[in-house]
Amino acid sequence: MSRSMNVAMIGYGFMGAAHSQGWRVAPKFFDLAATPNMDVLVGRNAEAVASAAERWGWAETATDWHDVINRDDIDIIDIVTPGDSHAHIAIAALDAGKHVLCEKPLANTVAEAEAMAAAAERAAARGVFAMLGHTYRRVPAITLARDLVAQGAVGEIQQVRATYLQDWLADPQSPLVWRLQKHLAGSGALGDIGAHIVDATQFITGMTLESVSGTIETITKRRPVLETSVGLGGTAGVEYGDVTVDDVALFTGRFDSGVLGSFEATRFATGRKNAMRIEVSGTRGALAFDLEDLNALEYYDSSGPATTRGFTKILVTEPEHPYISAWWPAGHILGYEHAFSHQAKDFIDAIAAGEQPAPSFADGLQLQRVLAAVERSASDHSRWTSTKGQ
Ligand code: SOE
Repeated sequence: MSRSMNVAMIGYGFMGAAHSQGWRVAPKFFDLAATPNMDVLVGRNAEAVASAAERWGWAETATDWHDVINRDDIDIIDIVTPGDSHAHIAIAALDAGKHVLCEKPLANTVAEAEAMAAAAERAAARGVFAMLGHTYRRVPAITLARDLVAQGAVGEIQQVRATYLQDWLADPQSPLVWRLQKHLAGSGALGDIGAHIVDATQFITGMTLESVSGTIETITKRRPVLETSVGLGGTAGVEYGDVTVDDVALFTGRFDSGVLGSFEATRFATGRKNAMRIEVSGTRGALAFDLEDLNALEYYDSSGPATTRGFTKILVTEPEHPYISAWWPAGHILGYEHAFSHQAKDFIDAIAAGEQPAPSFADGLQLQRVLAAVERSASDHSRWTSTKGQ
């Protein structure tokens, strides 16, 4: 059945580029149930959005998202704007009967996430679906890790550890961008990259976090305001503004199985560029993943002979591995951008099959509640125990 689904994407920053690549390439490599047409790119700056549309292959542009959600010829709304607009756009689009793909984190507050999940539930009853964009689930090595855990490859899970290490804010003179302003981003490292390690660990293990205990901290409290930062290094005449989000989030979590997990999300890990690392330790073995080596999954099989036992590095490029058969022969590795084609594929195929794509907005609401619980826990400073005591 050759069908097409017309897409309007709202926003055109880094995620706009990545999503555009996904929509453009997915139908070339996967036999999709419907072909996504890159119809409209939406952004407030007419000149900038026209240039982005030209670069990435969008047929038209618009400067007001309200216009596209009311168009009969648009089937899908793809939201890649900062978090402060996710709820407004997604709820209006779902109520207008449009399928919605929304970038992570779902929202800036639990209240917004609850309203989005309710709108998604209303829409699903009418065969209109919403998906939260967590592309790392669709890196083949992470999907493989989930499959191996489900098959019992690590036995009973005993511990989970996850870090997401970046360093693009380690320079105190890096400017005050939107990701550092709570009213735009909702939170800092916690929601920006902490959301990824919460989603990835829950996805791989099939467990959900039930309680957390954490600390969040803002390391650099003031930064040069973007418009005036004429040069890094504290040049005279530069205005400074307050950072209103966390720079680092450290927390422990207890999953519904009772298993403990440890989590770190920071954009101050000097030298680490995009190191999302997940390790699952079990009674029969362990799995380890590092996004900076995304074609590999390390597997330790406790049942092997002691003399040759060790972490095996699986190169996840075999046609039997998730998504790989659509791409290249074994050993021809994938990149960061391929997961966005996998996301477009999974979203389109679920909609065409009349099935709820994952993760849903309900999954996003659960994730938002985890983030909010970390912030509540961190606000209780009484939990620190002085080492100077007895
Ligand atoms: C910045 O920390 C960022 O672009 C995140 O916003 C993305 O979600 C992550 O995938 C890469 O880093």
